[in-house]
Amino acid sequence: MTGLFITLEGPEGAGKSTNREYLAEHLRRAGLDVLLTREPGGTPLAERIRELLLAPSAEAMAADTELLLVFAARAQHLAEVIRPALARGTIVLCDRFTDATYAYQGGGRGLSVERIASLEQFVQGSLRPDLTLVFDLPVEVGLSRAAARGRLDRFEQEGQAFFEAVRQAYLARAKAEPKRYRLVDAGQSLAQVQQSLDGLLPEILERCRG
Ligand code: T5A
Repeated sequence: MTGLFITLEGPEGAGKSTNREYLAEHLRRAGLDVLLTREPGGTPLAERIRELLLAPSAEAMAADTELLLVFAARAQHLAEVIRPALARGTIVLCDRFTDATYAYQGGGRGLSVERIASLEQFVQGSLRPDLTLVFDLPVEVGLSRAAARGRLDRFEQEGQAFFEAVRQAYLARAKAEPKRYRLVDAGQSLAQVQQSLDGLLPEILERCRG
């Protein structure tokens, strides 16, 4: 028995965490075994790496260091949480995964796709998400939502051009592989976003039931 690996992606403040709960509730009500997790993080060790990645610091983090830390956290998360859950037949709903690396370290920091792809292969082997929901919204809307929460983390302190590149990287990936990605207009009200998710639920449920 293998589960289903669903990832939620998008720029800052897109509503991934909020809507992850909403989706999980619907899937559980349908009798499915659902595990909610996130990246970077998802295990105690990976959450410590997350702290390193998100904490603003006087010493600038080199882009390669950032890339390797993201994949180090992912290796731990895969070994301890994601692979065992999928092997038990669980639906794994993960807030961000490797698409975020292509968007932030690739699009945002300008690291090459080839370098990211080689680490993806090294850390994940053939494992890729079965379905990826990309919550898309104008950069300024997402940033103002994130800012309303208070102190900004190391990524949130980046400028508009960085987040524009992140957004475009997500959109390009979704366009290149329409079978795996579903775009959600996350700039709408929460009620409207959840209505869009309701529209996707029959397909998600069908895929979960295999
Ligand atoms: N990262 C991550 C990398 O650089 N590379 C990688 O490989 C990975 C995996 C993670 C950071 O790490 C980077 C990317 C990130 O910068 P994080 O805190 O997990 O840091 O960052 P986010 O995932 O962006 O978390 P956010 O909380 O900012 O965004 P969410 O989860 O998309 O948004 P959410 O649900 O928390 O909502 C944000 C606020 O908006 C409101 C919510 O109530 C909340 O207050 N909201 C809405 N308001 C109005 N209308 C709507 N439709 C709304 N939806 C939500």
